[in-house]
Amino acid sequence: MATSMVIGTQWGDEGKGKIVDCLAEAADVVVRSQGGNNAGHTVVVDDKAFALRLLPSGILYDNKSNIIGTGVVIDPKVLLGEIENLKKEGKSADSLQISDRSHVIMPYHIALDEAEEASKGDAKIGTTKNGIGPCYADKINRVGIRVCDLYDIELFKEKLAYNVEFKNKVLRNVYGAEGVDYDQILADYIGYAEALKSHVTDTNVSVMKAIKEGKKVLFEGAQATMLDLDHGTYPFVTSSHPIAGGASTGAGVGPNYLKNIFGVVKAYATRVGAGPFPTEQLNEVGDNLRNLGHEFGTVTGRPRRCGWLDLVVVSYAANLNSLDYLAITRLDILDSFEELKICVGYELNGKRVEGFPASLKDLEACVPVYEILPGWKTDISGIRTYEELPEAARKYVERIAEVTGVPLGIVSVGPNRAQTINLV
Ligand code: 2SA
Ligand code: GDP
Ligand code: MG
Repeated sequence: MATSMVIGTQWGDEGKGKIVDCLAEAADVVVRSQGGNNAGHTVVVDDKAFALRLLPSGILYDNKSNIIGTGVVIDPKVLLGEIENLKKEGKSADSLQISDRSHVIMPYHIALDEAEEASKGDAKIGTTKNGIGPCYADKINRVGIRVCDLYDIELFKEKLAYNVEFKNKVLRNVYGAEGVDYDQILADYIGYAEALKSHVTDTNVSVMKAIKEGKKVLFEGAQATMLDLDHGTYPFVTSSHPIAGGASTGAGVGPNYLKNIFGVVKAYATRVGAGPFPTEQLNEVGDNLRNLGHEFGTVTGRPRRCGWLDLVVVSYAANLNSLDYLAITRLDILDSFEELKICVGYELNGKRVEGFPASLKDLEACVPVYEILPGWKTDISGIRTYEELPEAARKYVERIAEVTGVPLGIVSVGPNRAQTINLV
């Protein structure tokens, strides 16, 4: 059986896109199973950067199947824009399959996301304002519109009318915001459905068929473990399940089929949006990391918060995702540091914490316990073998493997495909 998976172990933007792109070379099928166009996965091919949001990162190869599975929420306008951009670059999206069961992001979801965030003031989540949360909320509340509904015009009209009436009451009366227009949405979405029709299918069947035929299937996680709805820093999370188990429900495959799970670990930590971040450095260290790493949101351009690597977080992710390998990225960004700190534990009221605290108050009161490791003070971006890495760099990544109990699989020293050291 030949499946593999790429999962974010921190707060997102670890470099999942690049790792998926590297592993996709050997894959036949690449599958997205959760999230939506809140994702921003950057893949660099021949020095050209592609920022993918809904399209699986395998789309940049000519010979792979690419699947948007059931657990993904789809904004069809954004997806069509992405397909259009791809075509402009001379690439094709013919290989794309879209689950007929996935839920559709509607304009009222985006309006609600914006209105809810605005009403929260300082308590806002810092969402990407793409309507992700409200769309998943409708799915859970069993009033969502699925892709297959778009092709049953009477059903679509009925569901749309119900939702527009209700959401406009909330938008206007609760938030004092503008409502949305039923006729406009109906016309637009009929057009989007027509344009996407050739891609829509039962992807549960496609994925299982590929697995049973012995094809290599790669599951591409979006967002990350600490943004998981159940296990992340709730409520400062996304509304899906970016952990490995999410791929099982989201792609419609049983958990026994999920193997070779790579946890992507950025060599330091970043977070975009609000919420706890114990190793955040609101000082020169954080500024240096942001500047050296160009840490700004792929989708929104927001500056990312930066801090030292937190192995409490990565160890938590190792367990939640049953990680088989670590893929360490952006090691090159640390090239100029004299010394590096790694958080290996939290202390709460003078006691070491086991696991990861649920209460945000406890989390705020946690004091990170740091180990200090020497920097390597040399440019590693041209290095292609593990042995050639400076000893301090090897010690740094080996300490990550040791503390988390997960072996190293990949070490990445730059955004390009070639800047990758494979250890498995
Ligand atoms: P949402 O929009 O409801 O999913 O937001 C909820 C929280 O999840 C965070 N989130 C992300 N964090 C990191 N990267 C993401 N993707 C983009 C990127 C983000 C961007 O690749 O840079 O461009 O700003 C992403 N998507 C969601 C979000 O910040 C909220 O904390
Ligand atoms: P994702 O959301 O996890 O796919 O990550 P993003 O694409 O949002 O952000 C990661 C950024 O780091 C992208 O610009 C990648 O091209 C880049 N990147 C990935 N791996 C490396 C690496 O090892 N070194 C450097 N310098 N950049 C990297
Ligand atoms: Mg990203």
